[in-house]
Amino acid sequence: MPNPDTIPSSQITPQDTYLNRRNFMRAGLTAASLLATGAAYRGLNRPGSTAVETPRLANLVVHTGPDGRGNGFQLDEPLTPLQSVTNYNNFYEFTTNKEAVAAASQQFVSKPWTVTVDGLVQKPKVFDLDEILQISPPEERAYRMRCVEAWSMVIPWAGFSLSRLLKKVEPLGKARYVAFETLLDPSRMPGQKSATLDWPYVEGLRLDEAMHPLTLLASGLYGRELPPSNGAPLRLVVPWKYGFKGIKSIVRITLTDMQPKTTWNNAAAHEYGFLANVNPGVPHPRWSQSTEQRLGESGRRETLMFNGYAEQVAHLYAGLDLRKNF
Ligand SMILES: Nc1nc2c(c(=O)[nH]1)N[C@H]1C(S)=C(S)[C@@H](COP(=O)(O)O)O[C@H]1N2
Ligand SMILES: [Mo]
Repeated sequence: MPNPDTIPSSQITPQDTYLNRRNFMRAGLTAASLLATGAAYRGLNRPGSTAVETPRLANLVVHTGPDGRGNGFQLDEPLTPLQSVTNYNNFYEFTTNKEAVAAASQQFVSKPWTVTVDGLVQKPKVFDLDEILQISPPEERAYRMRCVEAWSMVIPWAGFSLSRLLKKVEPLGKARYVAFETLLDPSRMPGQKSATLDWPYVEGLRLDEAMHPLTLLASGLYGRELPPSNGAPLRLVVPWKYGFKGIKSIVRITLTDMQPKTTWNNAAAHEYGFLANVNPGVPHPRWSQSTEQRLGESGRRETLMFNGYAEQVAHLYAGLDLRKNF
């Protein structure tokens, strides 16, 4: 059914999309940074940064809505410049140097690509990436991202709710969790030749978290396919959780009845919990989580409970002691 609050991207110019949105104007972006954002894919020529041209998404749906903000996905906060989003990354499969990921991953080939969805489901299936992308047209959703190392961003992701894919395979009644796995291929992901982490990278969510409409399978950002640095061709985005939950370059999604292992919890359980909900009141053992550095801004911001998504997700954790379940 056509949604009056959505317009196909073919009817929106890039100018409308990124330069004219009332909320970004109100957020006070300067003319210079607006221009920089619009021009980012045309010329990422800051010394030391890597420009990766990925194809524009043809069928991107941009939610507008009466207040111009679109179904709660748009924020009254400026978008983080594309150059920062694609040149300051954690992706240990390539390198542990955040500023070197873009160059190290530039040649990564993510076509063809399949994603196996299996485990406690009625209809397990190996999907071609194209089949997954056809489940729903990608929607643009600007989400706050908060990394455990205390930097943050606002990124216009393109993707669709993971729940749509999970419904396709028909979870069984006893399924309680969803496990995710990144590609294991040291010839294509050279960081996997070092034992910096246990490979492949794995992550997990409770099934109710995975089914929440904010939980996104993203195949793009800034109106383009994902660059390798940000998890091409398909990655998870869970905006109320710390960044490490957003597993990149996913090849397997498995429904289980037991809490799955997760890479950072395996590496240091006292530092990285399974839930990993953004919580300014629970410090990381080695640093505070109460404030954050928004990339591209000077000064720090207060970190918000559940990264500002409490209204949408707090009910999922009612009755849980979030100091113990961090
Ligand atoms: N496969 C894989 N996924 C990963 C990581 C990684 O090293 N490998 N790093 C995580 C961490 S710690 C963060 S903060 C985010 C960073 O995502 P971004 O580079 O798109 O901002 O990716 C997460 N997903
Ligand atoms: Mo992170």
